[in-house]
Amino acid sequence: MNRTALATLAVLLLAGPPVAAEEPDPSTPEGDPTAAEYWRHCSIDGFPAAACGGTASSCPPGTLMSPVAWIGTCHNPADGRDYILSYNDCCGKGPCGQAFVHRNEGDKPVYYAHKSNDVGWCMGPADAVYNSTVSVVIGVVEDEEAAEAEEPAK
Ligand code: ABN
Repeated sequence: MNRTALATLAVLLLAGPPVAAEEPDPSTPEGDPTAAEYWRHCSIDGFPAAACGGTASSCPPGTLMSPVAWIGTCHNPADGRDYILSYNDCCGKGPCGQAFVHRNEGDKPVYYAHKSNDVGWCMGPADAVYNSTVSVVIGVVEDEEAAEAEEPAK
């Protein structure tokens, strides 16, 4: 298995099964994965992969997705739910240079590395050169009341 396949497998294992999120109308800024206002970009600090030849959840050709990432929570206007986003860096090619986006919802100082968008994750198995960043939905924030109603009484 090559490095790309191994890194992809690691990302999938860490991320667990995919979560389906309803996407806003792609003709609006909130539904356009290349736009700063795209709903998944609420805590991104970098070049969105979708504006660099990739998609919101896949890296541009010729780059390798970092298996480690920082995590944010963004509100999806299409279904009114909050989703957990994994912002993995795409590595191994020079900076994409297109449409830099710096939004900081929930961003924490770098000593909380997993909650800081100021950390470059092109390290370890990935080549150290930073290109761009994906925003992958890895979970949904459960409505506490609905979850409690579903749980049997303790
Ligand atoms: N994770 C985005 C990034 C890359 C390099 C340096 C700072 C932040």
